[in-house]
Parts: sequence; C-alpha cells; structure tokens
Amino acid sequence: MTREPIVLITGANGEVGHGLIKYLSQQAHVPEIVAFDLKPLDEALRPLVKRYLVGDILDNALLESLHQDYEIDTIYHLAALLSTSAEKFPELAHNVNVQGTVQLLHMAMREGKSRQKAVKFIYPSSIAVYGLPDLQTKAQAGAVAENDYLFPTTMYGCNKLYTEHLGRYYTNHYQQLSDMPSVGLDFRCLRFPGLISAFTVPSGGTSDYAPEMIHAAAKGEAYTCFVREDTAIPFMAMPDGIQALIQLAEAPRETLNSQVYNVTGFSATAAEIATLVQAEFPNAQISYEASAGRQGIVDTWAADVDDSRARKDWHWRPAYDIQRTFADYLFPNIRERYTETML
Ligand code: AKB
Repeated sequence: MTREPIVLITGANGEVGHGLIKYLSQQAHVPEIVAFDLKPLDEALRPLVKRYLVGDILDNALLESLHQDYEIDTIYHLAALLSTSAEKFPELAHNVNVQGTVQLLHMAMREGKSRQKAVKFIYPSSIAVYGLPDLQTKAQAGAVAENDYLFPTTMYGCNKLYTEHLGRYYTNHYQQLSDMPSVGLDFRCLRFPGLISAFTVPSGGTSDYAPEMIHAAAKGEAYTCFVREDTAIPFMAMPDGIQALIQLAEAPRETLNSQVYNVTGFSATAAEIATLVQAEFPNAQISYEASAGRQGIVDTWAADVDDSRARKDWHWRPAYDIQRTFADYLFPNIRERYTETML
C-alpha cells in the first residue's frame, strides 16, 4: 500500500497551531496536514486539513498507526504544557513534555528509517530554558546567546532544555556504537520568546500577561497585570513566529550549523506594552499586582535574546518590530475581532 505524504502537527488546536495550519494549507508545495490534539480540532480549521485526530501524545499505539497510515515528511511538535500549567502539574508536564516528545521522536526515527529519508522534526522550545540568577544579572546580561545561563527554574524550562538535547542526540549520535548509525531524524529547534496573537488568547503560560492585557483592553475589560511594570522579556508577533518555523523547516540542511536557534521580535517591559495599549484604547484600565510565583519565573527569563545565529544560518529577520506589531497587526485585527463578536 502506498502511504500518502503528510505533514503532522501536534497540539494543533493551540495558538501556534492555528497560524501554522492556516499558512501551510495555502502552500501548494506542502503535503496535506494531519492535525493531532487532545481536543477536537477547531471547526474553522477542519476544512484546511486532511484529517484530524483526537488523542494523547502519550498514546504510542496512535502514533504507530500514524506511521503505518502515512508517509510523514515533517512533524511540527507543538503539543506541550506551558510554564504556569507545568508548575501546577509538574509530573504531568514531565510526562507530556518529555515522554510525549521522546515517543514522537522514536516514531519519527522509525518513519525516517522506513522511507530512507530523515523526517524533519520542527520543535518550538522557549526562553524558559534560561535561568538568570537575579535581576542585576538579568539587566547586565543584555541579549543572551543560546549557550548562556541554561539553568531553568521551571519544570517547563527543564523539559524544553532536556528535549532540545534529546533531539540533538537522536539526530547526531543515536546508535553511535553500531555499524549503521541511525539517519532517521532531522531535528530543528527554535527558542521562542513570548508569542502574541491577535486571534487567540493563550493559556497556561507565564508570558501571557502581554496578550491578556491587549485583549482585555480591546474587550473593554479592566486588567490586573501579574508582573511588575519594569518586567522585561522578549516577545514576537505570531506571524513572525509562523514565518520562523517555516523558514527553519525549509532551510537546506547543510546551512544549519546548529540544532537550536534563538529567535526574537522585540523586547519590552510590561509598562511599555501598557503605554501602547492605552494610546490605542484610552479607556483601558491596567493595574499591577505582582504574583510572587509568576513574577519569580519571569524574572529568571532573559530580557533579550541574541538571535544572530539564526540570522546568519537561515537569514532570519523579524518582519514585525514593536511598532509594527501593535499598529499593523494587533490593533486592527483585535478591533475587528471584538467588534464582530460584540455585534
Ligand atoms: C510560557 O509563558 O510558558 C510560554 C513561553 C515563553 O514559552 N509562552
């Protein structure tokens, strides 16, 4: 039986999944999409995919059936518990974020072996892999490079850092003592900053204060920000996040000198974001009540990241700086979204 080529997207119902499915489904050169998520795929996305599967990433039998049914060309493994959820349920997070990823990596390697061509495994990691020891170091560190300050203080950060290493290991070193080392995997990883989408509100993350603040203002709701005004981390507009995933997936293998790349759009404090929001929505009510736990997490994340490695190897350039993110992407789309829902 010939197996049809597909692109597999796990965690397809999430924020990145929405943007990625919309983008990939319009690309003639990309095979059809099979979407995988714990919940039934959002109805608006269903016409854009070949099939959607409801299931658990820990269900090995389901993963194996995908490998039997389709020729999997590329996997975008988006399924994960984000940092705040992972802190509430650390053992579950370890299972999903580590064990789920390991099972999918193994399935990808079986797939690569049977089709005699490595499967591209595109993996979003996060600035949560960083752990700066204190605010003074954070302020002095500037833009942090891939190999610096890798002491995560969250379960999610530990999960992401370890799975980055596993992807590198399985791609480059797996079965290194055998006469026929494995060639089944082509693991490529991006470290995302806080992503901000005009169309979806995130849940379970610790960088969520920025999108929550913007969406609340557009809905005319007061917002209490759970970090201090001076809290700075890097962010990125969702269209840039999708572009970064696509560009990394499409980069010729020989141009990649690493398996892990920082990417960023712009760095901003909570107060800078609030100022932009209040200029657009003059009635926005934003106050601050730092939550000790979540503030502590964001304080360990880099204020900025150095993405020169991605710029050099695969010509990464964000299209959206802070002004364009708010003026051209967030405000018009968010206004339209909530005007429509309020009519
Ligand atoms: C989170 O807050 O957990 C995510 C992330 C920065 O990876 N948005």
